Amino acid sequence: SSSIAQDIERWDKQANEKENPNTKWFKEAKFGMFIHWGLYSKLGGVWNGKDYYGSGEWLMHQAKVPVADYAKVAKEFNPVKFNADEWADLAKDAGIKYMVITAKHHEGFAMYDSKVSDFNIVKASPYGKDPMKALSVATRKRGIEFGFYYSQFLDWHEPNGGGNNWDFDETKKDYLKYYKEKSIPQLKELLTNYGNLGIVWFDMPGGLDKKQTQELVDSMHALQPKSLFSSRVGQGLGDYRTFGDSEVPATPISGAWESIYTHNDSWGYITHDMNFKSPKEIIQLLANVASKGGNLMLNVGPDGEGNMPLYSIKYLRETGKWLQTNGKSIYGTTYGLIPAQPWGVTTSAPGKLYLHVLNNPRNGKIRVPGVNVAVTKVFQLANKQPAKWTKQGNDIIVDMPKSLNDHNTVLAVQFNGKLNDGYAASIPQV
Ligand code: FHN
Repeated sequence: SSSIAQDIERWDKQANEKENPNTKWFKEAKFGMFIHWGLYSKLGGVWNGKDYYGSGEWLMHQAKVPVADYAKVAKEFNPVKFNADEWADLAKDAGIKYMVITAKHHEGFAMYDSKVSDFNIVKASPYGKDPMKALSVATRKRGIEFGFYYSQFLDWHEPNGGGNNWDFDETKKDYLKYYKEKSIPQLKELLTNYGNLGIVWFDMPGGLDKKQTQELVDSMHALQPKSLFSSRVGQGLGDYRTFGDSEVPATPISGAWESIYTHNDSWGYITHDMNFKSPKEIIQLLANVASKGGNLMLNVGPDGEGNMPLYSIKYLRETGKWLQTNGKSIYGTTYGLIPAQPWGVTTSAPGKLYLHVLNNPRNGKIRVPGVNVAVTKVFQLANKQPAKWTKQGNDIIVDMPKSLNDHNTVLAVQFNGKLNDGYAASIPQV
């Protein structure tokens, strides 16, 4: 959306600011899980029998559902199948290092025990419990950072919240009143009552100028000094950069940043969606984002009963299995030290260049250009089996070993010296 594009533009101007020291864990994490879960998850993109396919969490807006009618959905929202340990186990099995879940999306419904607004899962739904407390505990118990997504400006339930121009006159709204009465008090609840948050994922900024946004950031950082705020807090602020939905930068960028993708056709759950990214697509997307120096946060959309989609469970587990034997080429790496090649992309770590072979050349030979250092070893990462290689000028040619999987064969090139430090110096800071 334009506000995100403007935000990213402003962010570019701030690119030279010293990076937040708290981003170390984030830059090493590489792989996060985004969860969109709300009343929309029960509707599955269908309203009054009409299927607004792909608009899971935007259904109220697409169908212009009056606030009073939409609020009734809460009375039937009862996710009895929700199990915090199962969700946290899935994240662990998938090789996920951080999780961000929607505490309140644009529909305005709080998925946690809020004293600020009764339009929440404890007060307004038969479920009557706070799933976020249990999930935060279960997630951290497995060594995974936990964070909240919060729609700080768009709130279609509130007369002064942004975005609902079908029940309310947008020109007559008092956005600051909304921030004072709901957005800021709810953020304070979330940043006070759920332990240390690795991330607060703001989204769709609006209604505040730069000074007011800075005040918001400062007041929230006073509650959570180490928490990383996404760049979608707006006005070029935030502790790390979130790119646009389904956007990966074309070339490597240093610093703390993240690409976000849905696992299927919608952020929020939609019925009869079968278009789930396969393990191969997830792994190749993860390798591609990591080769540019960033993190991939992949979204899953549980349904209104609290079930994770079966394909998300199956494919994320398979991704985790691949990471068990190839994770060294992802976690803790930075961008590759050579540009993308026809056969794939690279990531790097001290003394190592990891070749992510995404497309096997027909002649079975991987040409790695510009390796102007002393290569000591080349091996298949998953089983440490050495690979045959020869030097040709400044290139090395590696014979493709028998691959252990068809998702992405990782070859590790071990070397002494600094590979292409001139190239590294050319990489822009986020
Ligand atoms: O409007 C939201 C959308 O529903 C979803 O939450 C995405 C996730 O990045 N953020 C906004 C659109 O960019």
